[in-house]
Amino acid sequence: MTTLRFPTEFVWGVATSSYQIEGAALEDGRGESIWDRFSKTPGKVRDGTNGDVACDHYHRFREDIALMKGLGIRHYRFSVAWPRILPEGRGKVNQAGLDFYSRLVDALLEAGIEPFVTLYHWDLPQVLQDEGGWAKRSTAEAFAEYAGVVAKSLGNRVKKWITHNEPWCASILSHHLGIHAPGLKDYRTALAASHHLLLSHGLAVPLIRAASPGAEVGITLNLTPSEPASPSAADHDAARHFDGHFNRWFLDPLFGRRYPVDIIADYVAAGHLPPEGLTVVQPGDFETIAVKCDFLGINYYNRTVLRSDKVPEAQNEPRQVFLAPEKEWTEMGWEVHPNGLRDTLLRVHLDYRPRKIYVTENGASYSTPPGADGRVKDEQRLAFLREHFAAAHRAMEAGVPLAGYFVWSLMDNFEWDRGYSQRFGIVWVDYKTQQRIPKDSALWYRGVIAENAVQVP
Ligand code: GBH
Repeated sequence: MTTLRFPTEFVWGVATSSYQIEGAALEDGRGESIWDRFSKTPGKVRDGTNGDVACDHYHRFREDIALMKGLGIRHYRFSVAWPRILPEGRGKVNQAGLDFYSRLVDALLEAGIEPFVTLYHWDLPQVLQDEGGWAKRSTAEAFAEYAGVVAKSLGNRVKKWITHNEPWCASILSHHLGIHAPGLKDYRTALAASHHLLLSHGLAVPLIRAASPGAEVGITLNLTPSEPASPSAADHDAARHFDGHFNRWFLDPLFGRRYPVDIIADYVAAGHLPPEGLTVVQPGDFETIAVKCDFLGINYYNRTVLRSDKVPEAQNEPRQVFLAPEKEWTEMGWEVHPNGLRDTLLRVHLDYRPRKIYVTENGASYSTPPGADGRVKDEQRLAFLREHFAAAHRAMEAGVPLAGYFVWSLMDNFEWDRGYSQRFGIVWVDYKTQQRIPKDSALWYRGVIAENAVQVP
């Protein structure tokens, strides 16, 4: 046994998001979001479910806070549902929506839990989608308005802000791959959306700072190490492209560069962009996007191994393949690869030098049910977390300014296009009774937090 100690001020937390846990979709003046519309469109969510009830957290938040407190959790990342605050996307403020988050924040602070608030975790008001959504510049302006309203209401008590969660998902996965709401399949629209998401971050940051003096403000990206499946030049090129479109496309402009020229060239060559490139960019946008932030949030789940379709022997294989079949896989079909977290943290630190980094999400889907004794023995999740904590520790030893780590997720919840079939929680949720049961991983995590250390075999 080795004991890995973490720095005194290290932030150990758990994360959730509004649409995945709140339920109460039609209450207190909440407007429709693109996820309500999408999940109720037949065929979009694998088990045909939606977030109407989810974990009923909207009504049970005091119980959930007590649960966190009992687990020794002192930092909680959650998101605000834009359609609760501005049901029409902009303009008229719904006070009942603000009041909910105000009660939530007060109850957290009273329990000694610091809130980390994400402003956008994918639940865009449907009315804005009807106007063109993130493909339209006006949505970036509406987001800034929304961010200002929330920051004015909570900014005296909330001192950690995240503008966006995973803009790659909010643009490419949802507007090009069509897997998430709004379910479009158009690369040009997706790229316009990516630019307006980044722009909206830049517009919002100064408004949040003004309304929340002394706050730390940042953005969360989902990042993945992108590795060639073989030493062939073609596989290297596939890995370069994947890294560029997934990681650098967002990192570069946030840290003062332009969109990567190799990826623009790839998009033009593929017909995803016209020869003039990304025409939605206006003068001054890059300066707006590159606003100085206090931290970068990183969500890490897995690495990506690329095999080019130009390698002859690979022609019948999928474009993304995974090596090392002896490795473990989670129920999402994602490879367990802890060193990818260390690699990602080091790469971001060396290439971009953010002032501070938080791992804002990391976790695993295993559906281990409660046993006859009522215990949930989720050994695989426990091992997954332990190995990833150790990988983060190795990154810190190598100099990465990692300030904290949020486990995804506090509790089982609505896993987007997979519905309720995937369970990421360290707390079990019985969706019939809404009973919560801390899994073994949660009890173990309580020990990690208490010791501020991880024991590894
Ligand atoms: C996070 O997304 C979300 O923030 C969270 O809400 C969610 O519940 C959690 O993870 C678990 O899924 O191989 O090209 O299809 C993670 C999003 C999913 C993004 C996998 C990359 C694979 C890209 N990631 N995805 S691709």
